[in-house]
Amino acid sequence: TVAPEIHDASPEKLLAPVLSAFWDEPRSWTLETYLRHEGYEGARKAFAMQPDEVIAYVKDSGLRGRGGAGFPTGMKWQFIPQGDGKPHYLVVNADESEPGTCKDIPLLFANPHSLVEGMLIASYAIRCSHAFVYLRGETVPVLRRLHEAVREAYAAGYLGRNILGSGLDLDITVHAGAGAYICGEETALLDSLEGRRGQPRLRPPFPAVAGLYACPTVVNNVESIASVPAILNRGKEWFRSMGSEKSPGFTLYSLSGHVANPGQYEAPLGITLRQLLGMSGGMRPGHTLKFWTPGGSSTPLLTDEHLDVPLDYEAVGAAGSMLGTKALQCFDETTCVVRAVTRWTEFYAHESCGKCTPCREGTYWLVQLLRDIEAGKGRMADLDKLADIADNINGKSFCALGDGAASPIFSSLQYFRGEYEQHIKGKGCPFDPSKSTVWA
Ligand code: L3W
Ligand code: SF4
Repeated sequence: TVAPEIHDASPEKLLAPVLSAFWDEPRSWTLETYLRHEGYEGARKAFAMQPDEVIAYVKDSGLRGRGGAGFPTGMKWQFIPQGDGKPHYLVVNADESEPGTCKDIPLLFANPHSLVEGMLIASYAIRCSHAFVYLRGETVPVLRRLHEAVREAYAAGYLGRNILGSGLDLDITVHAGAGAYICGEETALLDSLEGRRGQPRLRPPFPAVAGLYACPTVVNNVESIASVPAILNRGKEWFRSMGSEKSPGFTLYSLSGHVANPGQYEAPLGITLRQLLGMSGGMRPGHTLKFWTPGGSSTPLLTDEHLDVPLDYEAVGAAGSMLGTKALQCFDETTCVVRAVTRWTEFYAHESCGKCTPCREGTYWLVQLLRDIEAGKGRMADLDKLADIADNINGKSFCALGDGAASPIFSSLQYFRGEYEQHIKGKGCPFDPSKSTVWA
C-alpha cells in the first residue's frame, strides 16, 4: 500500500512538532519555559467552556488513546456518569514498559507541564478533584522532575483550589510503581495504586464505571493527556488537519534497533516507516531492513514489504498488525528472528502475573521450545507445537499480555518459517550474534 494523500506527512507538518517542540531548550521542563510556549493557554480555553462541551470538543477532535489500544479519548471521558454523587478519578498510565516503547518517559522528562495541564483539562471535563500519575518506578530522574512540575504548578495556582477562577479544585498525586510490566494494564495498575498486588481485574465493569476505589475512573496514557492542551488551544480542526479521518493528529514514534539515529520522532499519524526512516537517516549504514514491529513486541511483526503502510490504526490493522504504542523496532539482515522472538518470549514469561493458566504455563513452554530450536535441538514438530501453544494463549488469556506474547510467535512463523526450519535442519543458529548489535 502507498500512503494516500489524506495521510498528510508534508515537510511543514513534520517540521512543526508540538509535544517535542522545545525539548532541546535549556531547562525545557520548567514552568517558565512552558509558559513561553503557550503553556496553560489550553486550560484557560477549556475553563471558558462547560465541562460537557470540553468532552464533546475532545471527542470531535478525534484524539485516540496513545497507550496502545487507540480507544477514542473523548468517548472514554463521556462514559463517566455525572450526578452520581461519587468521587471521580483521573489516573494517568505512565508505566511505560512495552518493549521498544520510549516516548512517555522522555516526554515527562523534557516537558512534564504538558501532562499537568492536560490533567487539569481532563479533570475539569470529568469533574474530578483528585488525579493520579502512576509512573514507572525505575525512572527516578523523571519522578523527581514530575514532582517538581507538580510543586511549581501548585505554587503558581495551576493546582489547588479554584484554579484560574474556574471553580475546579484539583490535587495531583504522583505514585511510583515497582517495575512490573503487568501494572501497565489499566486494572492491574488500579489494584497496585490501591496498595494490592498488581493483577488484572475482570472487565466489565470497566474503570469508567468502577475503577479506583470502585469509583468512576478515567485511565489514560501520558501522551493522550499531554496532547489535549494543544487541541484546546489550537483547535480541533487544526488537529484534524493531520493524519487521517479515523486516526487524526500528531504523535510520538519511538524508533529503535538497527537504525542510524534511534530516538523519538514526532510526526502525523499516517506517515510510513519509509518516510520516517528517510527523515531520520535510515538503517545503519550498509544494512537493510528485515523485520520490524509497529507498536512494540506485542504487535505482530511486519517486514520490508510493509514499508509503505501508513502508520495509522486502520492501515496497520489491515496489514495484519496493530499500531499499538508506535514503537518501531527495526531489525536488519544480521538478526536471527528466532533469537529475537525467544528474547521477547522470555520477557513475557518473566512478566506474566500468573493469574491465568494459558499465559502462565503457555509462555513458559514457548520459551523452552524456542530455546531448544535456537540451540539446534529442535524438531520439525516443534513448529506446529509453538503455533498450537500460542493459539491456546491468544484470546484465551485473562488480559492482553497473553495475546501480546502470542503475536511474535504467529507473525514470525508466518513470515520466517524457513528460518526456523534452517535452525532445525542445520542443528543450530545460522547467524553470527557478534554481527547483530541488538541481541549481542
Ligand atoms: C468503558 C467500554 N470503557 C473499552 C476502555 C478500556 C481501556 C480502553 C481500551 O490494552 C493495548 C493492548 C496491548 N466501556 C469500554 C471501555 N474501554 N471498552 O478503552 O481498552 P482495550 O481493552 O481495547 O485495550 P487495553 O486493555 O487498554 C492496551 C497494547 O495496548 N500494547 C501494550 C501497551 C503497553 C503499554 C505500556 O508499556 N504501559 O502501554 C501495545 O501495543 O497489547 O492491546 O481504557 O477501559 N465498553
Ligand atoms: Fe496474568 Fe498473563 Fe493472565 Fe494477564 S494473561 S492475567 S498477565 S497470567
